[in-house]
Amino acid sequence: MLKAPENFIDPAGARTVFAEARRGRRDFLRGALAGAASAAGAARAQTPADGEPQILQLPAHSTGLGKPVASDGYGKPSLHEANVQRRPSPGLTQTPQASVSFAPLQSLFGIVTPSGLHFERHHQGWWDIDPAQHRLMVNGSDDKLLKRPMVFTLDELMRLPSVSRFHFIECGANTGMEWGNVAVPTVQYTHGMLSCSEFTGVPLRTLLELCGVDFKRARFVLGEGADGSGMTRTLPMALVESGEVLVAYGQNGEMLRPENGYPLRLVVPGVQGVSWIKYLRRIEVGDQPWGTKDEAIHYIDLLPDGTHRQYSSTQECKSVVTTPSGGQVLLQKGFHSISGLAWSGRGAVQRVDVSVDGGRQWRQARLQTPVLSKCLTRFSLDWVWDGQPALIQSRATDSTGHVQPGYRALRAARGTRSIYHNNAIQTWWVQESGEVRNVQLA
Ligand SMILES: Nc1nc2c(c(=O)[nH]1)N[C@H]1C(S)=C(S)[C@@H](COP(=O)(O)O)O[C@H]1N2
Ligand SMILES: [Mo]
Repeated sequence: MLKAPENFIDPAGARTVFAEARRGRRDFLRGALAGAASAAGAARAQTPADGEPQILQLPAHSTGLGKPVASDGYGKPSLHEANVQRRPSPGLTQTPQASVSFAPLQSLFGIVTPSGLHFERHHQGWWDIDPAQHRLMVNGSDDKLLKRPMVFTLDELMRLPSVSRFHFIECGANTGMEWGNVAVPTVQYTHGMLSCSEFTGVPLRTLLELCGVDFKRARFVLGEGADGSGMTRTLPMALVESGEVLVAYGQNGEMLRPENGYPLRLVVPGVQGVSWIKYLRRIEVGDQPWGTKDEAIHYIDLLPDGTHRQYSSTQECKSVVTTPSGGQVLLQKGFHSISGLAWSGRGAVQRVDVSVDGGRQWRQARLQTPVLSKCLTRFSLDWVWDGQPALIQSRATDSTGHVQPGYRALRAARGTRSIYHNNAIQTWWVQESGEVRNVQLA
């Protein structure tokens, strides 16, 4: 369970994060330019005094032999990109097994999250399960609901017709630390429980058809994971019947990563991450919701009147500017490309508006194709920074017409004591110094 927001990050940790974020791509560029300048200086110093023409000093990589093919059977990122890491948050949880690591959204391009940078959320640690031993059982709460209970091996599942689709996954607790006040410095920590992949698998509907499910009677589906967390979630059958819910084994063209549920996970497009059961070992169909621990007492929304809302599982329309974002520094006045991500659990992103003055005036951003349903969409807007303080915001609208709310509207409806489903407009304050900070406008 997540602790109260004030325990989220200790002051020392916050400083570390801030310093690391500032040693990001932009500072790297500044360093590289400084390096090039001093190399040129060194070359001049070596110019012989007798007026011989200056000889260009070629670097080793232009004159020597490079590394052979397949030196790294499985390729790794450049050593110069070592700063791009998913990061845990010191003090967020009591153990690193029941915890979160956040995706470095500020360093990513386009819409796909590289598998090694996909956020992680485990309730009881991750496992690298032997696929030859793994089984998926499909059964009914009683035999009227499902004629033929079956147990599938992975080989059997992989022989069935598969589909590949791009979808985002967002933990319901994403941005959960910011309900009451600003709590964390960077977009990695405000919005990094969000990732997007191409998933490959078999529609759950196909498996239920094979098992002879009575779709009229069986109105709910339970997914159960094989790890020690006893993760079980109820899904409405309508979602499964739509064909969108997948029993997935593939992620970005290869098998799922162990941290993301290898060898099998549920993909439940548009629904909060907790329903995307990893290490999926059992599907049960029933005629009513199960009310398991992870839906009766966790993943519920505390409303201002003191009541709890259950099963609010759709991830509503949301967006965030990733460049510039908290912890980054604008080095110069002039042209900057504002860029970010928008998404909705109800369909496709229809438009994104961007403000640089805290929401007084809005300009429509460009949406980069593809714009897919229940998938991240990349947006951008040209901006000339005049060196004055700026308040940068993005506001998404989805294909159902739902407009992302500001904090005032969201808090009026939901209060300030929730953890889950915070889709408020994010504000980044660009200071005169160029430093960017996380702020909230009342
Ligand atoms: N078996 C199992 N499935 C699970 C979980 C878990 O701890 N165990 N965590 C859930 C939660 S809360 C989220 S947000 C997503 C996170 O998926 P990821 O780790 O691939 O990002 O998996 C969900 N499925
Ligand atoms: Mo989650």
